[in-house]
Amino acid sequence: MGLFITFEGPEGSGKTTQIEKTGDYLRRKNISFIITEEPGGTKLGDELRKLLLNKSSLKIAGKSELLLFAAARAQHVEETIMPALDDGKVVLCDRYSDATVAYQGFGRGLEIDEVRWINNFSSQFLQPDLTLFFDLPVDVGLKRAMIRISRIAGSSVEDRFEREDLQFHVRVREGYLALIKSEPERFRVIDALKDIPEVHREVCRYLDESIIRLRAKG
Ligand code: Z5A
Repeated sequence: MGLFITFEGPEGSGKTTQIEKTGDYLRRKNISFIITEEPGGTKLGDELRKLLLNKSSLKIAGKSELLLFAAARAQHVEETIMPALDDGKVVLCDRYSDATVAYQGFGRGLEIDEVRWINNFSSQFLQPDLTLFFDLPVDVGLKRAMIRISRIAGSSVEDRFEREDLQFHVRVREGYLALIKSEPERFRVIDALKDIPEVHREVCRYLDESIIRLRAKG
């Protein structure tokens, strides 16, 4: 049986940096894994990612946005995540259904119970075994994300969410904190203000704990 680990946090919290370092760590340990992301991880998901995130004048209503993220997830779970877990792999996923509650629920103000229903429908109730939440003040994360974005030119810039006002991002972080409070056993909170090697050491510690727990289960 595989292990499903999701990486969550505000913009620029270092998820992408850490997911890559986690892959290197698993490779050194000879543990088979995949790295994937949402929206994305399939051809359909990659197309929806462009629609949802790229710089464009396309108007997307809150409910449409929710359903597009859900469509990407339904494909991702069926085509990529479940087969990898069935193969006994560790799945490292950059964002998943907690992001939908935080961004579309708390950020956009859609009804939380409806967002949860759509999440369950699109994910076939597949929940992560472990969720690492990279926490940092929203203004610091936005600054980091903006620096990264400024290095990319043209229409491939994924900045639709970064362009939201600060209050939107504050609500998103509050959404994540509410989720952590309601499911403390699944989440591990990591201080993303620490330097990259220190954050990585903490990720490895939580990952090792999960692998040991999984092996003990047989
Ligand atoms: N979204 C949604 O609304 N609903 C959903 O259901 C889902 C997603 C699934 C896509 O996410 C967007 O979709 C996201 C939510 C929404 N909102 N946005 N935007 P994404 O994960 O693809 O994009 P992101 O959240 O913006 O990630 P990011 O900006 O790429 O940040 P990151 O991956 O967390 O960080 P990073 O790229 O690793 O690091 C950013 C910069 O900081 C970079 O220059 C690093 O070198 C630097 N960095 C990293 N760690 C550190 C430390 N520890 N110290 C100092 N500097 C650091």
